[in-house]
Formats: sequence, structure tokens, C-alpha cells
Amino acid sequence: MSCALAALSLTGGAAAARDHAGDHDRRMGWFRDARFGMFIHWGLYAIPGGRWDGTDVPGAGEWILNSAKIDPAKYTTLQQQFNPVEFNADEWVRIAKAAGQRYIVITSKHHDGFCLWNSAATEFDVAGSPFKRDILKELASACERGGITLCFYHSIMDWTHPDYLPRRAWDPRNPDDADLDRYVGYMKSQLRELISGRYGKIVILWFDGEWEDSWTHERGMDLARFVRGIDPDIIINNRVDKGRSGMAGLDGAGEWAGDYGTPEQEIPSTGLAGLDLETCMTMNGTWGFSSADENWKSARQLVRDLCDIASKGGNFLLNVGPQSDGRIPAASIERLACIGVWMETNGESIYGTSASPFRQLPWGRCTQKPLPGGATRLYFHVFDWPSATANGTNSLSIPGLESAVTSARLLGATAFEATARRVDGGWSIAIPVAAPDTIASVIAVDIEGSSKVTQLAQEPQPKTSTPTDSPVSTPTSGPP
Ligand code: FHN
Repeated sequence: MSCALAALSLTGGAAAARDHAGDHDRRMGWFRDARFGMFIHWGLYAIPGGRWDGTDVPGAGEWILNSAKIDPAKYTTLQQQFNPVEFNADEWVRIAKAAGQRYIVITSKHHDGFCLWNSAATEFDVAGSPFKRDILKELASACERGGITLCFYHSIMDWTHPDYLPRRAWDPRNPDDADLDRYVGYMKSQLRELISGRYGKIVILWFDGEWEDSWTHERGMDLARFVRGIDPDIIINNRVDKGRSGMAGLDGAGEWAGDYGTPEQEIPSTGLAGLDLETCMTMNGTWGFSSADENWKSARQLVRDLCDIASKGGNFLLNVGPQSDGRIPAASIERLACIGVWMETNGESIYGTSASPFRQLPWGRCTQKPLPGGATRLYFHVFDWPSATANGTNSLSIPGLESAVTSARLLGATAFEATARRVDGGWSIAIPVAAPDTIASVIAVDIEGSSKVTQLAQEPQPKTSTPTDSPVSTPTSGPP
């Protein structure tokens, strides 16, 4: 179990509770229903696309300024090349909806400081580029038309702003001229622009870049209070403060600002009662567009990650890195379309569900949701379909389930009557010889009352998101 999980298991999710100002459970109701969102990393870094001075910078993507040690004064000239003439917000929303994604989190400003909206606080924004159009405004309108919830990612760390500290080691500007309090005032003025209504209701503020020593717990708590003072119902992730334990994304013991934990490129080994979390992952190795990064995960792996994360009671925030012309890469669109086909049939086993009552299952995952009258529906995501017996019958063993099963059915195969019978140590479900879905077949099992399970002995392990069906890659565009 990772240290963050150990800390939580000692103190319990509630003891690591964050500054749950306002009605936490009420505002998180939407979050727990949505379960699947699109992360969009887009900005000037899409122009170099992971290459600088004619050389590929492995894993650079949105970190190119840092990875290639670029003078910020040179990097900011990219603004005059920013002209994504193929950008179509309605097309982005169509792609997300078709995938079954319920919300979009887009980088309003990443670590490079470039702003994707027309900001009164700086010239280093889209209005100062050849493109001129307010990208966030167009996306907000498209989300409104398409019924997708809009959220903003906002980086605390800012490599180009004259007042942010610390400066990059190669930055020639004199750090004595910088004033971090002045920078925080700038950041607050921009956050006010973003969440005061001009872009409609922003449901999540997804902070990032909180790990540098200049950003303190006091500043994090102050920023969370500032944001809640503008919108008491906005959801704030745990990266506004200093509680996050690295890529595990979960808070250590203590009182931290933020509504939920943010594992990155990994999936916790188990669900954590009382703790909301959202795992974010790339589809290849980088968040921002990188022309050389063809290390794409399969749709099969991404669907199974979605099931795995939901079985831990979490949301899946799956990333796309649009190109400099404004188009989402074809490889991303293909995968999202495949996920959407699976979600068409099986989405009810993800949306509005909560963590599995099983610590682990040998052949797949499980989610659950309450039914009227106190019953419960369990959804079993079967990755490894059992082999049929010699006489052509087949069954799925559900070890440890003590609750009484009242019915069982296969999602997407209504003709099949999946009968259940109690066996020693659990239940056995009669299933078809062949798996209805080669990625993950879902069996919905209704039980009396709440789920009662005798746990298997073995501890499951956290999963990292290195593609299992293609060469291993470890994303490097993360904190040092
Ligand atoms: O440094 C960023 C990185 O570029 C990317 O935005 C990820 C996404 O969660 N967050 C940081 C690394 O943890």
C-alpha cells in the first residue's frame, strides 16, 4: 500500500478531510454521478509539439520551456505564431459526448503562463495572438449547447510571469524584481475573471503546480477561501493546497483545502471510504501535444482503467492534447469513439456508482449503486471471461458475496437469462459460453439490502498507467 494510502488508512479518509467549506456532499453529488471527464491540455506548447531547435525533447509536451531550458523571453514569442484555424469547440464537445464524457477540464493557463481567454490582467493571452478569439468563451458556449459541464484547470506555478517565484535556473531576469504577493493578486484577479459568470457556471477549479516551496499551506487555504467567496458551490481539487502526496494524489493526515484527491497516471489499490478522488491519465505519454509520442494506450486498456477507477469510487479524467491547428489528434478521437461504443451499453455500470465492496476480484472489477427500497445493484466488469465446461455450460464465480442475490442480467445481452445459485463461499452466475464484449462484459446482479462481503486475503496493488499492450513509457512531463 503506498504511503499516502497508509496514512489515510491510519487516519481514515475523514481525518484527512479537507476544508469542506459549504455543503460538500451536496456539491459533490454531480461529481459522483459524472464519473468520466475529458482533460484538455492546450496552449502555445502545441506549436513546438515536443521539439525544440530541431530536436525531439522526450516527454516534453507542455513542459517544453522547462525541459529544453528555454529563455522565457524567447518562449513567449510563440504567442505570435498561435493561430489554430481548425479550432472548433462544437467538434470538441461532440467528441467528448460521443465518448460518454460528462465534463471537460481545460487548461485556462498552464505553467507557461499563456492564457486561453481574453484577460484584462495581461497581454500574454489569446487576444494578443493572431487568433484573437476567446477560446474559453467559445468552448463555454459549445458546452452549453452540448450539455457538457465546463471546468477550468489553472496553474499556480507560472514560469513567465515577472512576479512568480522561484524563477527557472536559466531565466536571465533579476529575481529581486519579483514579488510573489503581487503575483497572487494577479492570479486572483484572473480567477475572478474565469469563475464570475462570463464563462457560465464553472463546476470545478482544477488547480495544479502547487508543489514548489514558495506555495505554502497558508497560501493554499487563503486561495481556497478566496475562490469560495466568489462561488461557494464550486468544487476545488486538492492541488490548491499542499496536502497531495505526489502522484498518488491523496492527502496525508491533516486539514487541507480541496474537495477531492487527484491520483495522476495511477489508480489507487482500493477505494477509500469517505474520500472522493479523480484519476487523471494521458492516452499516450504526454499531456500537451507531442508529435513524436505515438505510444498510445489501446481503447481496451482505457475502458478497463475506467472500470478500475470507478471500482475505487473515483472519476476518470482522460486527457487529449490538441495540435497547434486546433484539432484533437486522430489517435485520440479513435480511442474515445471506441470507449463511447462501450459506454453506450455499459455506462450505467459507471455513472453514479460507488466503490466495490470487494477488495479484489480475480477476473475483473465491481461497482455498486443503491436501488429503491434498500436493495443494491452490483455491476461486475468481467475482464477475464471464464472458460466453458466440456458440456458447453459456463459460470462466473463471485467469491465472498454473502448477500442474497435476487436477479442477474448481462448488459447488452437481454436475451440471456443469467441465473444465480448460492455456492460454498459465495455465488455462481450462469453465463454464456462466449463473452458478449471482448473488452469488459458487465453483469448486473441485484441483491437484498446493502452488500455484505467476506474479503479475499491477498492485498491488491496500485496500478500505474504504463500501456500494457504496447512498449512501456513513463510520462516525464511532471513535477521534477
Ligand atoms: O506539471 C503538470 C503536468 O504538466 C500536467 O498538467 C499534469 C496533469 O495532472 N499535472 C502536473 C504534473 O503533476
